[in-house]
Amino acid sequence: MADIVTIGESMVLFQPYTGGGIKYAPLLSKSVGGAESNLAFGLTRLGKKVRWISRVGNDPFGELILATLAGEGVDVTHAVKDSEYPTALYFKEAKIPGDPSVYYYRKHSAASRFSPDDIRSEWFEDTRHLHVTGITPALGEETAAFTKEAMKQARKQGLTVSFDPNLRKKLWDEETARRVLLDLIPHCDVFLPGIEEAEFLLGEKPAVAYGEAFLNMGPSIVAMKLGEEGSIGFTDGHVFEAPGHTVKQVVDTVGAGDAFAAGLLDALLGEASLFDKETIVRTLPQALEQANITGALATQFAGDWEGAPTKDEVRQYMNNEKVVTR
Ligand code: KDG
Repeated sequence: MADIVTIGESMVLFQPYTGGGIKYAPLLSKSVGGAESNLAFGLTRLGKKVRWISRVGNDPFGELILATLAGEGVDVTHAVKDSEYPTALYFKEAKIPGDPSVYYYRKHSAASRFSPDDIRSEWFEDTRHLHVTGITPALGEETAAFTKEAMKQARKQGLTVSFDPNLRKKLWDEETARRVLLDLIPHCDVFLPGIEEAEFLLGEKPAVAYGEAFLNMGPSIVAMKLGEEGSIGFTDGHVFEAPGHTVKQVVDTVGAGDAFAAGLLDALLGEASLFDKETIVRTLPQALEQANITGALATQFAGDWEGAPTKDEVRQYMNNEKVVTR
């Protein structure tokens, strides 16, 4: 039994051990990155049961990814080790203030070879919800078809679906990205764009116009991230604004959107059903509030998911609780 299933590529992530640029860095640290595994880590810390599905190579990097996920309590029993193609790698450096730069080594990786024929109905059994991102369709035409088919198949099996566009311009050209991402929106129930992604998809508009436009494409919830400003949630006839949270020190913004998605889905799926309008209206404001907190707290650590907070940490932060630390 899993509350949520998520499908997507994870990579081994290398970054300079002491920060700064990669070129002359003598030591690199090794960890795991990937939008969907970031979500899996985040949701597991919040107490949800998560099934992560992907392919890794039959190599030490694949073993590291599986061991890290399993060690954090994520179900990896449906993940496959591929003997022909390797695990993807990626490198991250932060030379100037702002978002870090990333360099991908994921062409012909095990997970980039997913096609619609690989989808298994067992993936969607004993679970309520599927989460996918726009990174999987960015890996190629077959993975784009795979993503759409997985969303359709999950819904056929009674699941709700969330979709974060996670636009990565290094992975595909803008025209294809816009066309493919727009084509996937009608197949989700919860759409999670950032405001810049909304502008990329629909051109410049006021935030409320984005919400209406995306709802008209099919989802019953649109949760739009505004960075430090917080987020806005839209659902049939309702607009909810949730203020942002400032943390002491922003160390790494990569993965903040996935931590936001984890906070949002944890709260939304805590209640009965995402198919029920009343439940959505009652739950969405708290879900946005929790998502803003999980997204903000996650930026305090180097690493794509390591800073994702637990349920206790979210509560302590929300209530400004005094914690005995030593
Ligand atoms: O959302 C964070 C991800 O972008 C990061 O963990 C790595 O999946 C990744 C990607 O493709 O950039």
